[in-house]
Amino acid sequence: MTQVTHLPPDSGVADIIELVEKDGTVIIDDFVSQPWLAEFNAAVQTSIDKYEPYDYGEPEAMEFLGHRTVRLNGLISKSSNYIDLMTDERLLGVMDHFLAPNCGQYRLNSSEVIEIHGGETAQELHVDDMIWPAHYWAPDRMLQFNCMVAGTDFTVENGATQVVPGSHLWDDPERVAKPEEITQAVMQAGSVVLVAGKTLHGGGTNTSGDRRRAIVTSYVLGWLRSQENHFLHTSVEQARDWPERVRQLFGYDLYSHYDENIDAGPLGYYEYRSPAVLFE
Ligand SMILES: O=C(O)CCC(=O)C(=O)O
Ligand SMILES: [Fe+2]
Repeated sequence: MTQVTHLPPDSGVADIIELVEKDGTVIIDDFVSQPWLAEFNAAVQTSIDKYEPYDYGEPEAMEFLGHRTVRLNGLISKSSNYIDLMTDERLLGVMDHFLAPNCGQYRLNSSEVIEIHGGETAQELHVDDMIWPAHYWAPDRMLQFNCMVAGTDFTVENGATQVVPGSHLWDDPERVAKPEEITQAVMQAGSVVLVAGKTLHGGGTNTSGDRRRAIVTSYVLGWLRSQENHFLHTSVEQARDWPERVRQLFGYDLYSHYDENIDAGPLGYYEYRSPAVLFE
């Protein structure tokens, strides 16, 4: 039976990259510490408790985002320790390998809590790169990379993410995964599953009475628009307190990409200059 490979917590970036190259996905056990996780979970609990389901408009969107699923965005504004996760050196090392070659500078794409409640049905299997037209123009270029930390245990019953290892290498974009090609990212709270931009996956069915919480961080090529509009969750004043790397990942800098083949940019300027001038 197909499975997502588990790596130990002290795995190096090279080991992680090797498995993602091969399978398009990997789990790293005990990726965040239990104190970090407890602090994060406590910080977002109020937002989860007062969450009221949104009407996403179209039935397809409701189906995709879930009828019994709590979704939060803007995690930097909901838990102060989220900064540690989005700047984790291991994650950024993986992004340096998979995203930087296509852009030079990658950015934060989304920061989400996805909490699947009992009775939720499985999300349609999909690749996250599909939301940008560039995915159809250049199907061999990775646009985005998703890292989902288990905020609770992920079990078969509570909706652990479904994944199709190896699907990132499929030539036929219409190919449908056979049941035996689909597995679930079963892991303990604090572990992370990495899912590359062209790997088929989706939230699982929750047949249990438990809630399954994922803490999602995804990164995107710097020249693409991020899925989440980060700037609406925070202010420039708040950003003053952040490390420079966090501000850069957020988009408070000028995007340009110059090497021997590419002469692109600038993008995202403020008064024709880098938004970084706001912090001088
Ligand atoms: O919740 C999950 O396990 C996956 C969610 C997902 O893939 C998505 O919303 O794009
Ligand atoms: Fe997804």
